[in-house]
Amino acid sequence: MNKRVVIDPITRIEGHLRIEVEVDENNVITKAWSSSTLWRGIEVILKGRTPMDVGLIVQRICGVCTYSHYRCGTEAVENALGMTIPVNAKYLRSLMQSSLYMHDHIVHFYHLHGLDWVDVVSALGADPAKAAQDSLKYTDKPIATGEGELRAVQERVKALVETGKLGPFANAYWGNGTYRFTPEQNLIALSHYLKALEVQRVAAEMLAIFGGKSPHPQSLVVGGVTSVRDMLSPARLQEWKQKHAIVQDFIERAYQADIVMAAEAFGTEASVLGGVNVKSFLCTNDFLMGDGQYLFEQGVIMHGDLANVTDINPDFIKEDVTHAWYQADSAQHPYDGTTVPDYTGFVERETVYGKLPTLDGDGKYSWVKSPRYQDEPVEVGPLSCLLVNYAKGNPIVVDAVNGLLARTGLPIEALFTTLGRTAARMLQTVLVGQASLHTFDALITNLMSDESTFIAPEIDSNKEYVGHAMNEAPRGMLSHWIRIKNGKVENYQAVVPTTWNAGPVDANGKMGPYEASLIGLTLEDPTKPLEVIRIIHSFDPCMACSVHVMDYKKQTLGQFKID
Ligand code: NFE
Ligand code: MG
Repeated sequence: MNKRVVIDPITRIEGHLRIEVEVDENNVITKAWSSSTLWRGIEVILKGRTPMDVGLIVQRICGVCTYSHYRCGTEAVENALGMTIPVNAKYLRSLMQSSLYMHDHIVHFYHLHGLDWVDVVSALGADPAKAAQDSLKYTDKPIATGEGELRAVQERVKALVETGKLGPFANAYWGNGTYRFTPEQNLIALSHYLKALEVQRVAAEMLAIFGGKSPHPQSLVVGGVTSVRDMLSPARLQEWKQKHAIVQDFIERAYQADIVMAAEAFGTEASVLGGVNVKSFLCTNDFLMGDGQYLFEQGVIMHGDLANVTDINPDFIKEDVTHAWYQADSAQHPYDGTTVPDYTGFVERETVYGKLPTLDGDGKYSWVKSPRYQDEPVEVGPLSCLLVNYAKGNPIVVDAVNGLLARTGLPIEALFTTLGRTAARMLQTVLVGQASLHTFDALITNLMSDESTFIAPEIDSNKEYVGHAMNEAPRGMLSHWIRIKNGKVENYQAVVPTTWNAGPVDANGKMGPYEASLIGLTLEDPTKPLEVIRIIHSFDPCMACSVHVMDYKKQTLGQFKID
């Protein structure tokens, strides 16, 4: 008799994600459903607004990758108006982008995903002297892992436990058999978890130097970047560089080392060795380093065929709503996409707890649409970015990937796993941090002969415009699509990374990356589905982004049932 496991909400992410799986008598997952239980309507809110406000409104799609939407929306308008912005503005946008990545990926690995890997209770029983010694196995220059520091970490966390107010350490599956770190390794990672709280603040300050504030920076406008008098002063530029050094140091000495440690410790854990079952990948050009030179290049891999990377064709992107709570007759290209809500609710189903509302897998069951490329589901994100660039022979990426494989002793196939997805995000952070120094130098050089950062946009209200922009947001490829008529937004669609990954089954019965990643996984204990959480967290879910005004009346929030 198959049993249904419901995880709702999945926490330590932005927004509300519900995952339901069905397991057979051997606790093997046979079916999976991914659902966002929040409805949002920013694409609808944009209609009739001036295109000049698009960036500021779309950045409210999310509280995490605010800058990604701000920039993408602003660039979609610029594309529609046929504008080319000043080079300095391009470099400044690239530097803000790098700063966002350095912040976002650190926060994800340590504070959103880390406790899927690190057993905090086990860390409290570690020997700090041994842990200090062990940390040298994973890097020549460990950080925050001296014996005294590690002892202080234990005391700090023990004091927290004794208060009974566990804060971020409450409600986890401590002691779960799929945790694989030794007590000492857990302590090393826990120390980095705490250190990362300080470092992420510095990374956010980096973004604020060029953005005015973070989250929700304010300096981008259609036509470039403004408010530059302060941000381009030598003192502020130097400040960015100093903060960059602190954050990059942590990325290379802690984040990188912890992934090498995880590769060693979790080498036989099934949830870490699986988790990549949609083997098509997509990414776009991003991280401008110098004249027309991007750190990462665009491309598409279909069905695991790394020998044939094709160029992205924007016409091949469509969104399907067969199983999403919207109305549409067929899959739609985003230029003509609609957002018409059609909520059908949950279905009462017998569970071991009796009848419960569950997702209607046969009908509509999520507020996330299902983006498709040539009718196929595709994974986006750091893993996709690295795979596409590795397959294209991008030398920076080839060196970085081969270097990590050599250090961990893992085969290339290890990339197609949860570990690979998590390691790819780390490598991407290292490379972005390094590349941003090239961008910084290019900006300084260009400023010597050219100070412009903005050109004024012009809109002819008698003309119709259409345009789009594609960027790499931290969770993967983001595209915004706009039609402008009578000087106002006529139609707007955002096709968002988490939408690509978390979308429900499409009209052809094909699952998206989240759902597919869970099929075939054996759960050690269905009442403690840590493996499901570990795999899903490795995508870095952001449901706020993926469904773009809350409807409190129809929601069942905060329910957590396992049967
Ligand atoms: Ni809300 Fe986002 C990123 C975008 S989500 S975090 O990265 O765009 O998919
Ligand atoms: Mg959308």
